[in-house]
Amino acid sequence: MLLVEDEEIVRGCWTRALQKRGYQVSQAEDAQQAIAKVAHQGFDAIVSDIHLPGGLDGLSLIAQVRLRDLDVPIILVTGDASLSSAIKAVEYGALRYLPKPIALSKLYQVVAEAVRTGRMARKKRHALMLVNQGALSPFAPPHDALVDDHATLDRAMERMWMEFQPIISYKHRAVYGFEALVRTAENPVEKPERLIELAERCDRLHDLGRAIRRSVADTLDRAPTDAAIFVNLHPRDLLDEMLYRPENPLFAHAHRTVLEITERVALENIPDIKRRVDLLRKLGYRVAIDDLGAGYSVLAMFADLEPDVVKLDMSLVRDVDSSPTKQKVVGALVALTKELGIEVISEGVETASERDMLVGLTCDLLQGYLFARPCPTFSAVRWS
Ligand code: G
Ligand code: MN
Repeated sequence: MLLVEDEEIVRGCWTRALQKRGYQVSQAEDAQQAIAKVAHQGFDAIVSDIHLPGGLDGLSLIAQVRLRDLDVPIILVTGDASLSSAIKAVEYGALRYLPKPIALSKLYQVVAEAVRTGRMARKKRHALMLVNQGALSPFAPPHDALVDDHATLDRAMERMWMEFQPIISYKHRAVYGFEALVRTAENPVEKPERLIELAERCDRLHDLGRAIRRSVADTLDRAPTDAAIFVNLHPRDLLDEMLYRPENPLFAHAHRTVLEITERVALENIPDIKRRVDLLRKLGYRVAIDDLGAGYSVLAMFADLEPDVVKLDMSLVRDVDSSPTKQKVVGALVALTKELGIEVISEGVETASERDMLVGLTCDLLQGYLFARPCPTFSAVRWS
């Protein structure tokens, strides 16, 4: 976001408000500064006052910006709205024209809409370019999410909460940590997999990931616990620069946050994944490989990512007590993790027999319905 506003108090207030919502905000005091910034960097949206000091107003700013970027949505705000300036704003290609004072809720809504509109416009322009180059048939099915999808995702994120499931040390009869799991009441995306698919389709995985991290941090503020907190990352979250910044709401909890990256999804498309994972570790986070055994790159992931923790997929845990093959696989993975100094957790433990077999195979850290279901608070554990 680029925010152009000469009133320092307004600028500071809006910047903080938008940063809290996960936006990266760049500030300019006048049109000259704004133009210099646009020349160096692309923005997802620009919010600008119409009246600016130094000879160039918000309308001239739009004209300058359009020379460089045809798509970035621009929202103009003004303390003295007039019909003629509103008409000009529209003529110059402003997306919205807002009279001050602006409620923060309105600002959030307008900025979110602008970012979506801008991304859609970029995609359309890109698609058009491909069509013109003959790379795409104009009759190919549209890849963009439907407007309805965006509305569903907005509602799903408004009706979203986190649940927490204990991870326990059986030997110590103690809670080792909690895994945070996202939940929403919005039909038809109640299942987390559906919610994530929807965010993928809308190209808004980063919005969802940021909202999840914010929500986990809020819960930690409300219900303090010293336990480790396990948070699932979509592999593409690794590409969100906000993940690595102090503005990440989990940053203050990094020392006890374990970021889980699933083995189910191919990680080949994440450039320099190793560097990114190392950076997270430098920031104090630990990194876990989730669902180990469900994908196809178990050993490669060990070698490439050098995780701090691995979580054995529940397909290995289910009926482990009656399957000699699963016992061998789990036994070998536990031995391997020990040798490499990696913690190992078995997920999805449902029966006492599974528990006893896993403990016998020297896997002490366990998670599953047998001990506790996920729930909105840091809940108690059934030990027997
Ligand atoms: O992919 P990941 O391992 O993060 O997903 C964990 C999912 O497994 C959560 O949706 C959680 O509700 C579910 N879960 C947790 N414990 C159990 C269990 O003991 N059995 C089953 N079937 N599911 C579980
Ligand atoms: Mn997980």
